Amino acid sequence: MRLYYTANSPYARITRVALRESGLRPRVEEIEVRTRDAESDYFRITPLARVPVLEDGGAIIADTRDICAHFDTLEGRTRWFPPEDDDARLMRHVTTGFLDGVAVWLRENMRPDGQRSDPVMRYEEHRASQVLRWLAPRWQGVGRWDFTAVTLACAIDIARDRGMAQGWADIAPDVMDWAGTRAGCPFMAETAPGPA
Ligand SMILES: N[C@@H](CCC(=O)N[C@@H](CS)C(=O)NCC(=O)O)C(=O)O
Repeated sequence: MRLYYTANSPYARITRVALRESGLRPRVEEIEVRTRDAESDYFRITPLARVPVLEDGGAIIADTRDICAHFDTLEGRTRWFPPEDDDARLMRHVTTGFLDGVAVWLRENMRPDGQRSDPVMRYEEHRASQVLRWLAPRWQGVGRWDFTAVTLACAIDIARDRGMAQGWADIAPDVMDWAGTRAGCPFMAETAPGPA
């Protein structure tokens, strides 16, 4: 199997953490690719040229959720997607949407000076603070390490690293403490993003 990734993609990081936690790392070659480049060879693997993508035999699996679900299938267990009640399903929806918002902010933040959209960044900051306010009384993530938890940990870690998380510890101290502890775990540390 091959897993295509970029070092700074929080989506790819989720799959790289899951790969390691699932004990499948020895079976998978990780290949770092270049995205956002019209000349990239990566378009030969997927016409979207997005990461992450998992190649398994002839199959191309091209979405973070589907890749982690594939790891569950290979392991024959439900590590990443345990059975969900309505609350757990909503929690997964909110945390994946939170990451999507963080990703929009990060994309704006990467633009050169003068080309960033202030309204877009302020809106994503607002959305993120709403999510944290919602999560604060609900998150009991101490022992939990499934798709929802890894998604939240990766979203918070890169937001913190890139300067989006100012004030978040005041809104949701327990969530931020949990994310800080998780960021120090070996597989999170091994897959930490590089410089912006
Ligand atoms: N819904 C996709 C999102 C993947 C995604 O947006 N990846 C970004 C990196 S964080 C990417 O490859 N961007 C490159 C591009 O859009 O050209 C998933 O869950 O895998």
